[in-house]
Amino acid sequence: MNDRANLPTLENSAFFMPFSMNRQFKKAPRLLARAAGVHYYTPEGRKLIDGTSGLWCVNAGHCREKIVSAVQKQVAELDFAPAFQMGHPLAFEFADRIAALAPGDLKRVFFTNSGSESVDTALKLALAYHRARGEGQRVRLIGRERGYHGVNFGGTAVGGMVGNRKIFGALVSGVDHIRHTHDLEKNAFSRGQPAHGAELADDLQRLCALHDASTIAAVIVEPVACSGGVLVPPVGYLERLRAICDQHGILLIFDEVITAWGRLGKPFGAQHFGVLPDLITTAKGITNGTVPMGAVFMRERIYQAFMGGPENAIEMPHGYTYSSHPLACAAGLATMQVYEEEGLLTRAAELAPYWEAQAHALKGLPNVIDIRNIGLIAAIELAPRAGAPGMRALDAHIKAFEKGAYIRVAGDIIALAPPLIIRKEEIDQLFDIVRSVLQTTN
Ligand code: PXG
Ligand code: PLP
Repeated sequence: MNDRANLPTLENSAFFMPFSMNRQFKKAPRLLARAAGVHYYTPEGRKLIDGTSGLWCVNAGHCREKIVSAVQKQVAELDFAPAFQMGHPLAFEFADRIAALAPGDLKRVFFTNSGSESVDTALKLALAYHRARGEGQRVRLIGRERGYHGVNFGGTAVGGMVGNRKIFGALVSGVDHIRHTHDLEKNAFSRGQPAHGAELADDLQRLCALHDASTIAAVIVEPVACSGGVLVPPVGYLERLRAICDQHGILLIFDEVITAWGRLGKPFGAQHFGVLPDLITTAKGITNGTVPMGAVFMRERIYQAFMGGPENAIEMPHGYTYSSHPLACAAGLATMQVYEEEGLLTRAAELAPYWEAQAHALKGLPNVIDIRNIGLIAAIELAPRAGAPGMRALDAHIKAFEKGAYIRVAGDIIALAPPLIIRKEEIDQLFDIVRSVLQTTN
């Protein structure tokens, strides 16, 4: 009798993998079994340098002892506590801890469990805020081409990556998009913020004219559009968006799911760029990727807009079973402690010049049509293969895995964003692997 025939294999596994090529992957899987610091290990024990912090979330590096033990302790002490009409002390402590890091008066925090939930929460808060102020006609939400705001209905609708939208019907009504800022003709091989394109923010004026600004509730953008291919905002662009929003009473939402928690060398991207939005969405690095969590930060006047009614009313009929989950709060508090003790929320600023130089040293390799960077993020854009867009970068991803690096690709763009604890020698190792991969990728 052949018992093995009945054993589950990856090829017939029940697991429908997200954002993956299921059939291809299950035939030739790339599995990770363990992680420590800036490295992953395969089940066979092969060591990989983590070039994209998992999915842009493990900012302090993997399996950090303080975070691991905080979660272990918490799960044995208070495994779950309802957050509706009940509470647990860590939720309040953690909200205050992260509010202290937030820019300006964005000191009120609504907890979620992911970036997608943070985005849909922020969009709902924006609509409800205007309504509470007697401007309920502001129902439109504006996103940007090539933006990524997660996968829930609101975030999919304001998102601007066509492949993530087109198969899901009409999504949410009243949504429009401003143009993206990617312009290789003018800005290829920019270091940091590109010089050209601040005027692209004026595309918002076009939508204000088209829809009438009084119907627009909010504009949501990523300060740096990461999933869409690392599109760094042109000098002056975010400032101009802010000014146009102010002119028309539109809320500006920064989706900082990736750019918060030190990625750009400050706790938040808003602080790096010196532009203050009205709401900020975060997730990922808030718990170093260990326990799912997200948080939406809002300015005081937004919070206060909901506090005017009778005290026996529920001010915000919105929330998740797992909002402020005790394990997430414990992980988050330990994460903030590690960030603070090791100076990780500003370390990217120190590393950025070295990171930038090593990234741009790849210029001239075959098929490299752009290199761009900001903070501890870099992108290498490859010319697409004729008739097979995305395949060249996918090959690079697979070759890098074989050569000892995990790197993310988006279309034909390689996106690098290692843990903020990375050392210069490790930056060299990462780029050495990317170089040797690009030398052999046709
Ligand atoms: N907003 C932004 C700006 C994001 O980058 C989300 C929302 C959604 O977060 P959740 O936690 O629901 O996934 C994200 C997530 C990649 C990649 O490789 C990026 C994300 C997720 C997975 C892969 O570019 N960003
Ligand atoms: N669907 C059903 C049937 C539920 O009862 C709940 C929560 O109670 C949800 C969805 C929402 O789940 P969550 O709060 O985890 O987002």
